[in-house]
Amino acid sequence: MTVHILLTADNHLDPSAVQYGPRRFERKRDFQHSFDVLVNFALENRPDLFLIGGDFYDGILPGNPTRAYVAEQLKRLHEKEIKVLLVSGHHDTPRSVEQGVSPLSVHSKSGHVYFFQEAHPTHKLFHFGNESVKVIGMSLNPGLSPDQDPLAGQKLEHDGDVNIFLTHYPIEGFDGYFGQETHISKSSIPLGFQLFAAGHLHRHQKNIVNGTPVIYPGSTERTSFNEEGEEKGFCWLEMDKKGILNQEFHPTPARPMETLVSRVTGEGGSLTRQIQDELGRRLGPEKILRVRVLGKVSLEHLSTYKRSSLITYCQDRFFHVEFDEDGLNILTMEPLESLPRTSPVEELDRTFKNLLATVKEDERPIVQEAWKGTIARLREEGVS
Ligand SMILES: [Mn+2]
Repeated sequence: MTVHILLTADNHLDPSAVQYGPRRFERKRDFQHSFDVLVNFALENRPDLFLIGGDFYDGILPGNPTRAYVAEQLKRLHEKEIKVLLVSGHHDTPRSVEQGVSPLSVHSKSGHVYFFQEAHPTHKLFHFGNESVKVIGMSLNPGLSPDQDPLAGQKLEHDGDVNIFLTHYPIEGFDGYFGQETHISKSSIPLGFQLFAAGHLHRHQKNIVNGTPVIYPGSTERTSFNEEGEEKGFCWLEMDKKGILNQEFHPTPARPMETLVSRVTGEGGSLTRQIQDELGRRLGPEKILRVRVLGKVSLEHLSTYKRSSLITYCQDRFFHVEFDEDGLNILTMEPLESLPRTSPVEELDRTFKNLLATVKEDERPIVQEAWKGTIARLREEGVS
């Protein structure tokens, strides 16, 4: 008898997607489409457990359309007796009393999923055939300081035939871990577990730590350009008491994201033309493109750069395009000097002093009066 597990994390359902303007609803649907693939795969392949390692929702207050969609999908899984277990991550854990509860607890109250709501390890025991499977879950604790390890000093029983740990933290030694945030140290990865599953790092990766297989399934859609070269998907595992017998990574149809580095020159004709020619070679109506414009041009040549006409050109040729001109610099004879630090009152004083020096003697009282009055008005508005 073996146990089948579908492992996923970081689905980030219902992102705000504001940068996509009128296409934000379509972009939100991308995240649902990737989750649909998991649900359909599960309904077809019937895992015993469907594990979700946090950041299932992108925020603590997902919109009603997404909640209704999720409720329906979880119900479909429940009706086929697929056990869905979740922990919450950075995005879907409440950070204050005011925020109250995670949106995951709504689904847990319907009885369709099991939510490990606690930020310390708690467990749930299952029996599949003659195998007992113990799953220990631990949601994120947003209150820990960067030097606190949530598993330090924890005694974890591994008395099931198959023992699985599910959580949402960076783990030392994995790609994307940088140490300056709350994380699980290598030495805290418990012994005697057949699987340690985690969410948080969006790149799919795995390793053996202290003899325990540690897996990040990664995100199911791209949440930023940091993920542009990564394959997105979920893990399909077959396990027994000896460990993982088979593992497969199944891709999800994440929308492609690409960065185009466009180097413009002073010789090549209009900047708009140069960039448009490069865009023409990378067309793809499904793509999210970031254009990095690099180069040093004269002020005169810079006037041939028309971002608005490039945006119009891209309209039906890409899903979305954003421009980053931080690397586009102007050739100047001498560097521009920055203005001295000043305040509104100092500037006003300077202006009136200059005025006083030039007006006729009999006009001076009027200027003095105006100066005093203006300063008083500014102070009333709280300006200093
Ligand atoms: Mn995430």
